[in-house]
Amino acid sequence: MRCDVNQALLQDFNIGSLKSELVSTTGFRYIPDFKVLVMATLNYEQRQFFDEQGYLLVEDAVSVEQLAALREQFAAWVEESKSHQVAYGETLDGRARFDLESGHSADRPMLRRVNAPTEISNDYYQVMRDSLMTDCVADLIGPNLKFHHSKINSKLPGAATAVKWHQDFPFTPHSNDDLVTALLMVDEVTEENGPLQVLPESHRGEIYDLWHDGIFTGAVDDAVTRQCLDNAVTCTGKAGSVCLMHTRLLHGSSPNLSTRPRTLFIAVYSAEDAVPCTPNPVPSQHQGEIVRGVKTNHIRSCAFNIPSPQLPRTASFFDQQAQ
Ligand SMILES: O=C(O)CCC(=O)C(=O)O
Repeated sequence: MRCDVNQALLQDFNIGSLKSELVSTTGFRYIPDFKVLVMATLNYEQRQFFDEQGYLLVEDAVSVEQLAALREQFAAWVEESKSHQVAYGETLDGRARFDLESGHSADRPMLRRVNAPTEISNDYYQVMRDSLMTDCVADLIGPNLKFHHSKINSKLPGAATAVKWHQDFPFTPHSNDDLVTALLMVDEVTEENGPLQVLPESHRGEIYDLWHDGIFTGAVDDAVTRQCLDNAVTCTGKAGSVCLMHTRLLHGSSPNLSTRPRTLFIAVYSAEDAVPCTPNPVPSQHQGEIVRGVKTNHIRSCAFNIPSPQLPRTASFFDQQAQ
């Protein structure tokens, strides 16, 4: 819930310095375009944790009703997948929307990816646009917040799919690195069902090359992977929790070793003044929508020097990582 503080109050009582005190130490966020303070969703400690560690876990990031709707819709997509043998559906760039792991069958469905679900489900669209999750991301990289892309990564029981360690930024470089990947747990995520693992503080380090021997593998090399595994933090949580991750944070995940599904709705947002340098690997009609704040038409840059990514040719980056 937002609580606007009248700008006149700020002027009348000359509390400009109090304003910055409120913003830096409490749960208020200043919206310059409207000259108001709004009640932030995240408190100071949470924002500080994200800045230092590069990630943040938040429970109850969507309402009970929203979560139920996401789960119901995903169950319907799994059901639908049973009548398909190969990746199917189509997204804006002609690639398949629904990606199936090899070994998929009606008896043992292995739907592992839905590309751009916000285009085909109003429930996913609304959660991306207007949920507590959206407010949390705005607290971290707002006030002006823009949508980039979304996908569902699913690990159904028995799925072999793992995600090799990588950073997101080299897949989706922007003029600056104020990007957050929000990974919403549609199912409970446990130690056993293929949880996300992150390397704390790695968002402050180098950006790693995902090209090896002329091939874009979408993964860091073995030496970096070993360092990650030695120091990884596992992100578990009840359904409805979200892991908010800085775009430069190293992360990966292992296969689902349990009998329970692990479904993540992943929505990627940027600051409004971060402009994409390369085409969207998961294009969507919703790319560029301003979900909080306003459009400023400014381009803000930060310095980096990285190789261009390669767009996936198949339904998802899992095939790039399999190389
Ligand atoms: O599905 C996962 O476990 C991680 C997803 C991920 O790293 C990604 O899509 O960039």
